Amino acid sequence: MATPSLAGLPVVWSEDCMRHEPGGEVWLGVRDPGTEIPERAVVLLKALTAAGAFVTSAQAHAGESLLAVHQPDLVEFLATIWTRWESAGYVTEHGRNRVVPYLFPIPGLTDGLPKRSPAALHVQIGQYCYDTMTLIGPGSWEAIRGAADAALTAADLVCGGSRLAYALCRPPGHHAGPATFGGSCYLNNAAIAAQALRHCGAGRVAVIDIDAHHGNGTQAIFYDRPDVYFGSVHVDPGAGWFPHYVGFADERGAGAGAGANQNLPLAPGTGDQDWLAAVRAICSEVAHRGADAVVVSLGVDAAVSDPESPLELSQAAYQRAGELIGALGPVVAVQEGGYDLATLGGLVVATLAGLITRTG
Ligand code: SP5
Ligand code: ZN
Repeated sequence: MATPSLAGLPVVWSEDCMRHEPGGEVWLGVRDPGTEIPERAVVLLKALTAAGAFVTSAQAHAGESLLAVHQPDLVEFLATIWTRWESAGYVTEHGRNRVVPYLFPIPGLTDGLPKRSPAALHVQIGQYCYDTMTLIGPGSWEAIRGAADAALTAADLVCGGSRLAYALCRPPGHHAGPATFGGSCYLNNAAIAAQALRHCGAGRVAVIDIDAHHGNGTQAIFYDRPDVYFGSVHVDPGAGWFPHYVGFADERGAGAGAGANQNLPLAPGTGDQDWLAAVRAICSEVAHRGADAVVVSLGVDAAVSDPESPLELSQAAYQRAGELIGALGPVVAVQEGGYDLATLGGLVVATLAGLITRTG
């Protein structure tokens, strides 16, 4: 396929995003090499600039933009845990060079009892982190903050009248909830952008999540809100895929947000036709509800080449999805997953090319 042109497209980027080196992921008790690695960003920058997009620096934003969607104790924990971990001697005395949870205060352990504050630092991690796959190292916080600033800067561009802006966020964000992190995500870049769009005057915002995995964090953040619709197409969590417990079709929102949450889970092995039908269904709903601005959680890990999901999309399907979503309104595209370094660049460029043909 010929490389489409992204001339004029702003790619918002922070060099700090290179500083997050999770150093692998603990899967079933053993640390494996991870797939959410800094090289992903290198590959993306190269493909995007080759396609004619221009790179612009993420601007530092105040912490209140994060606190608009996250609980203060989560943000404080992420900002301080590495320094506390290192000074408590976990690296030098115990040989633990990354932060990883040890104990999870699941409801069966703590329900009905007074809330305790565990003294041991390694016991505190499981209050926020729900899996063992989402490690924290020396530069992680700077990268997490850089990714959020990139999303916020892209939202600023759209608030200022741009029809499309892309935030090259790393680490990704859609699995991070109001007070939880996991799934290689720490702060929810897409939710932070959506809230910023609300703040600058978009009355109705739609978040459309096309990452292969359900965006459980984004869903949780907006679940009871009617002003931010969340629609997700993803591999069926009931078929044994992350996030396993969340992302089912009957999760439709709650309270004032009832009906404003839509999940379209797909069977493993699903290809272009059925995936695009699901994307079309979400876009029809957004068009019907009306949206002043759209945030796309742009994961490309549903591609056939990707090692992290069993969906089997072609690059052409991503471009078509971009066209469908771009027709809905101004778009902030936020990078989520996508782990096959050989095809990652082409997939993201194709999606943005689709978006640009309708928004541009
Ligand atoms: C943003 C995003 O796409 N996050 C993906 C989170 C899903 N990760 C689940 C990993 C499941 C374990 N895979 C086994 C690999 C063995 N190392
Ligand atoms: Zn994913």
